Amino acid sequence: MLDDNFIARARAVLRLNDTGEFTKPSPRQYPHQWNWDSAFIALGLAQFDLPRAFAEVRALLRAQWRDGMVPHIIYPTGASDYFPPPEFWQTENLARAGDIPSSALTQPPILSTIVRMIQNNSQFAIHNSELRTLRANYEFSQLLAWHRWLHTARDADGTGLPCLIHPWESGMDNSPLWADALDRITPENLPPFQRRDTIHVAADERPRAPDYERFVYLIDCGRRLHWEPRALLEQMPFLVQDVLFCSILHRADEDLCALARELGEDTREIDGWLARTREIFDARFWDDARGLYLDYDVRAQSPIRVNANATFAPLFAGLASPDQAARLVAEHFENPREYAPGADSKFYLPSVAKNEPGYAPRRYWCGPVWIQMNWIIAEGLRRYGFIKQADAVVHDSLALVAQNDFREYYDPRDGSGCGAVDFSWSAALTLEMIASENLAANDANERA
Ligand code: 9WN
Repeated sequence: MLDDNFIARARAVLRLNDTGEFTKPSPRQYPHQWNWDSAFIALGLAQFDLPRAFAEVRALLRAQWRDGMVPHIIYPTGASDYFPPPEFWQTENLARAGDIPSSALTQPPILSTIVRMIQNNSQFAIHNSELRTLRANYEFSQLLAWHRWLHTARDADGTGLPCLIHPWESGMDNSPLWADALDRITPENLPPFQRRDTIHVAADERPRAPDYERFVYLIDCGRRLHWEPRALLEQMPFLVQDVLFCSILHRADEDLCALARELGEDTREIDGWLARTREIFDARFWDDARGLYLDYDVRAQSPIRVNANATFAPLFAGLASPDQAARLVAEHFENPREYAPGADSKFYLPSVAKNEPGYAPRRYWCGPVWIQMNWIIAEGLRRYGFIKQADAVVHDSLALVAQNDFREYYDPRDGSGCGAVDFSWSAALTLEMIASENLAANDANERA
């Protein structure tokens, strides 16, 4: 199933989407640079072109804002047929913005984790230690500034847990997680706009019109506040603390701390973030009755009682206790009414539990399987020793891409591909998963 031709095909997708400067998530649907996409892409590129992988990271960090934020969409090549175009964000005259046209939102900060994975992976044999230190130094200060921005400019309640001001910042844009928060919003005086996301992808695999209007309305709210962090925290109608985002940040803080130690940098500030998150995480997110982590709606001051697969992300961050991890696995991961394959689904892991009212197996973020979520969850399961379960997730991910090519997401019922075609992170993480499997097999052979 996964022969050399298949690996060549995955590499070809990354080459196809390579503009020379950055890699597009997909050829037509997403023709610019996206934040967490580039991080996953770098991990895949590192398997066969290490200099190109580092160039991807540098291209992303070049767009960093002066205040530390690393934006979610970067438009180095100007406008295209993607909506919103760069000028829609109205960031040109902002002192805190960067030099490259970008959105004014951020995305899950997985970059420090990926940088460390690439740097530390012995199979990449980064022999020139001087070069390595130089590179790490340069990236380290930028990564530190981004994490600091997240823990301060987006801290609404003194916990240091960052708040998201738009569903796009979660990376899970159209999840039922946001349904109630969006329902409370009445878009008034919507600026004129034309959706472009349904040109290349079927409308029933994309967000519904009322949700999309709210996405646009929230951009308009942000730009009327000139994207000023304090004003955003006080006035944005959408303000949430998200389990996936906070887990990714905590894991990234751990990895940044390790990079700091290697470079001989002071780690006290990062140690402080790590300790604070560990202290507050359970009280904010853990629902002991259900054995789930739930997002928190800061505006409504209440938990968001939706079971989405982001609930497994604290495993990736080492934030769950062994008991919590065991409950997540036994009560949810292995439950055929929620995430486990059964009569109504064949593949790990639906993005939303199958018994949630908002579950829709083909609609964007409402149920389809995403390869990057599977990768994060498999890494988390492995971290807690759930090897059989992690292997099942990797197995299903590779089966999906082998059967239906590198799509943006997949219908968990039959594995058919949905959304964009030639999707970069599905290809990149396939390369990473195959390499890790081969490494594990070699280790086992050596031990035998
Ligand atoms: C808006 C690029 C991005 C991903 C997100 C995914 C989707 C954009 C869109 O595509 O979002 O940022 O236009 O729908 O939800 O996770 O980074 O692949």
